[in-house]
Amino acid sequence: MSYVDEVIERVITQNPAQPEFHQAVREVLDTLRPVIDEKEQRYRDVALLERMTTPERQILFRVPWVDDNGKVHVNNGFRVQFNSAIGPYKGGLRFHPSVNLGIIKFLGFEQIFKNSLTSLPIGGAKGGSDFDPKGKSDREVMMFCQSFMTELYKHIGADSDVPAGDIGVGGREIGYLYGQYKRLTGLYEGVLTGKSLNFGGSLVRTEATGYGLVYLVEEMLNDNNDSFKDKTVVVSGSGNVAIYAIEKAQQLGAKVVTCCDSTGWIYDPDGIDLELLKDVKEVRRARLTEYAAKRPGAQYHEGVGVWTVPCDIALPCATQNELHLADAKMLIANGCKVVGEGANMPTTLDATTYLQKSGVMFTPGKASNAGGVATSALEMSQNSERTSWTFEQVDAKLQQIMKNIYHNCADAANEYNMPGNLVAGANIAGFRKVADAMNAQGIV
Ligand code: NDP
Ligand code: 2IT
Repeated sequence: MSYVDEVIERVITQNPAQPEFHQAVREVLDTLRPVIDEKEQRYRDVALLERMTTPERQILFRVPWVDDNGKVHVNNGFRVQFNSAIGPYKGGLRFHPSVNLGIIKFLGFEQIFKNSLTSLPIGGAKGGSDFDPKGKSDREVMMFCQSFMTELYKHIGADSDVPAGDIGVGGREIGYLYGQYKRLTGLYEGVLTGKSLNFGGSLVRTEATGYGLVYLVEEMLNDNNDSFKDKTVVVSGSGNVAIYAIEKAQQLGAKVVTCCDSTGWIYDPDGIDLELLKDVKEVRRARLTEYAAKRPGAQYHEGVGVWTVPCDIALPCATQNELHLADAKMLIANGCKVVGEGANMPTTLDATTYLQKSGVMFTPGKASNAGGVATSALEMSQNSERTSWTFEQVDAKLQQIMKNIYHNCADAANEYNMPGNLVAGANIAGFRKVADAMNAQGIV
């Protein structure tokens, strides 16, 4: 059996009932075969792939908190510190009822390669909880965040592990988490990113993931003598990544006609009214029914359905495994030519393969959503320097980083005779830097 197959089997046996983690490992290792084959014996001798697929450390903890009625709740807390070969652990915190160890491990594993692609010195990690912020009062969210940090603070620091946001964790949660860290440690340091601007946050961090996605896809389109201008775009999600992907796509002249949340989706043939969407989602934290109520030309549908709408470009920006094989077939039948992943692993493996085989230009999340963590690393730099850069400075750096990621992935794919296969290119380019660093640092 090949080394890659042995390690895939080992991961499945040693991590039972963690299908998302298996999926992420399989996708990465499958595309690394040509790279591993070149030095298979060397990699085997140092158990490189066994080490790379095993987190350096997994922290599991209890998070008790009291709601507004005095009732006590207990949630599970996680931080998986996956790989620190190229920098301190870095990656978001997800608060969502679906969170479990397997999901955090898949996200932490992906983060290793994504962070490597940014070219900035950050290792891979992820954390979170099965706490559901939806429907909770601000006070309840604060109680939860304080309890979560009361355990987490022992394991993080500005030079060791720097969490940020993800699903269910935005500026409000980062603020509460930061306040509690500071209170417990007495340190005013850049231990979290995604902070508000008045206590060490960076301009552009809020917009960075969505903007970065569109910058990378635009670079890919330019490389193929095309652009976002006058394209019809479908977007899933209506959170941080979706909103700023819609904003940048509109700025580049595209018409975005859909968005969704976990209960339903919007088709707005005149193009999404972004000001209204921001008010519904960012200010009022309400459902999309409220968007439809204020926008007579828009249709609201219960359930899922954005992939049924004809488009040129699809940007999945909600969550993992939200775009299945049947969706891929529908997109292609309706003329879709480009799929750019804003979420982490939103496309299933069979759907990804189908899209690629059908000639759709496909960018994997670890490349196209890396603008968020890259700008987090820029926030860390500004915190270390005790300075803050202008919007234009950070945005220019973000644009350059996304262009470089696209070209590095495309070049790596070409090098291994897989032109246009950015899934392989991203995994290969991300892997090489981490593998070289791990080899140089010995058996640790
Ligand atoms: P948000 O919490 O801001 O928004 C998430 C959006 O997706 C909401 O519209 C939410 O709907 C929807 N959603 C979440 N879970 C589900 C689900 N299980 N089924 C259906 N819809 C769902 O999160 P972000 O925008 O920050 O994150 C979106 C994706 O992007 C995630 O995959 C995340 O890992 C990834 N990402 C985020 C980065 C960041 O900087 N924030 C960086 C890189 C990647 P509802 O409100 O109803 O739950
Ligand atoms: O998936 C991701 O890259 C994020 N949620 C952002 C992580 C970060 O540290 O900014």
